[in-house]
Parts: sequence; C-alpha cells; structure tokens
Amino acid sequence: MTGEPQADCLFCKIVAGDVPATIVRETPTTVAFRDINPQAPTHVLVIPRVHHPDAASLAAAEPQIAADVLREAGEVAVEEKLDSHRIVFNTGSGAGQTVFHAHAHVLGGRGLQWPPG
Ligand code: DGP
Repeated sequence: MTGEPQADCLFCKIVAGDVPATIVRETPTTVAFRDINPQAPTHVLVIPRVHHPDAASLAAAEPQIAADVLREAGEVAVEEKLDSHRIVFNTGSGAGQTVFHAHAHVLGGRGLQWPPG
C-alpha cells in the first residue's frame, strides 16, 4: 500500500536504519543524507519517511510531507552554505530515476550548467 514501508525499497531501509547512510538532517517526516555517488561537492538526498514512488505521487497523496521535503532541501542548502544550488526530482527511468522512493537531490558547491543533460 502506498505510504507504507516497502520491503524491497533501499530508501525505506535507510529510513529504518537497516542500511547505513551519512545522515545530515532528520525531522519527524524526512531524512536527509549524502548521496553515495556524489555529482557535486555537496550532493544530499532528502526523502520522506513514508514510501511513495516519486515526487508527484508523494505530492498528490501527502502534500504536507512533499512541502516538508522541499523545505528541508532548502535547509540543507543553508547548512551547507551553498551560494547557489539545484533541487532535482528525477521522475521515471527515462529521466534517470533509479530508486523508486521519492527523493530530492540537493546539488551545489560547483557551477551547474543549464539545461542539464
Ligand atoms: P535517482 O537516480 O534520481 O533515483 O537517485 C538515486 C540516488 O541514490 C543516486 O544519486 C545514488 C543514490 N544512492 C543509491 N544507492 C545509495 C545508497 O545505498 N546510499 C546512498 N547514500 N545513496 C545511494
């Protein structure tokens, strides 16, 4: 059922503490941790504790928690002292999504090109 932890979901396992991660912030509804394969000097993922497969489905089902994810992404940028940053929600495998638990990438600490590849 959507929202419930999924046994085969990597990010649900990070939320549960069953897979280790370098956690930088936690709230009652979100966890923020460093990406294992950073694409910039700062690359942090912000995830909801509840399981939804992507950002749009999270926002449709639990808009307050989607807002929490976005607010936390901004807090990460402040904490990491990023002058500029990019918040990315890859959605669908064609856009590079590989983990189907909603997450925001917070990227910064270097120049970021536009448009992204
Ligand atoms: P995406 O490709 O948008 O679904 O992003 C998934 C990100 O998750 C990707 O940048 C790499 C990261 N990632 C995958 N496995 C792990 C892991 O075990 N730990 C951490 N910290 N990050 C992971």
